[in-house]
Amino acid sequence: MTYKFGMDVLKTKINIMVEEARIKGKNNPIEHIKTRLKSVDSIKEKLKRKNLEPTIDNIKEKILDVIGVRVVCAFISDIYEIYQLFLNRSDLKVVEVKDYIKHPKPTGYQSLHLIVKVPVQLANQEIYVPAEIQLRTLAMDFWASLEHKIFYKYNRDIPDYLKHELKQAADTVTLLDEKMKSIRDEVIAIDSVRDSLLLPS
Ligand code: 0O2
Repeated sequence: MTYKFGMDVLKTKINIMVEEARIKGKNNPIEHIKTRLKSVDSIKEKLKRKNLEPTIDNIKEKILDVIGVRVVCAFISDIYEIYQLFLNRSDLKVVEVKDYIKHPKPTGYQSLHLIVKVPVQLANQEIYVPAEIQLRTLAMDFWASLEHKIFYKYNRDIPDYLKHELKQAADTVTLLDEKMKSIRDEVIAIDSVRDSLLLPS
């Protein structure tokens, strides 16, 4: 119940962030958002993988991604902008950051992971519920979704030749994100020259 409430609170906060940016006429840095509550089977499996007993205390203390929110952006700079927005908020605590963009996993996986504590007001008390926010670009999301499917298809043991191809695809993701950034920067530069020619200084 508390995880469900935590997810609803977090979703509302992110929707407000997006809506505020839209009303202020700023670019919306978010392409789309997905949320999920980890299934009981998946929680049990993760506890087993971590060699932990399946107890409520272990879930509360060790499984910090029962609430999962994936925020997908067009550009890497959008990800760090949103990260900053989360850091600036006084109504959420960012308690852990894993930067798999600056330091990709050996598989090639890239994303910025935040563990946040979301306040949930119950009838008699306020509790803080953990949630994992994964921030990635569209290209990173495409790669991670396919790799995730392959990972489970091969029962967590992807053959070496496919691992190699996935790593090559991940390198292409990095190149694509860099290329899209440089195209966007060129368009912004052209726009600012055009504006400076049209507007008297
Ligand atoms: P699922 O099936 O997506 O729920 P921690 O959670 O910190 O105690 P962990 O799992 O090592 O330990 O944390 P990490 O590395 O931050 O990964 C958390 C989640 O990121 C994973 O959740 C995946 O969703 C995603 N992830 C991490 N590495 C990879 C990867 O190589 N490929 C893909 N596609 N996703 C990855 P779960 O619970 O492991 O899995």
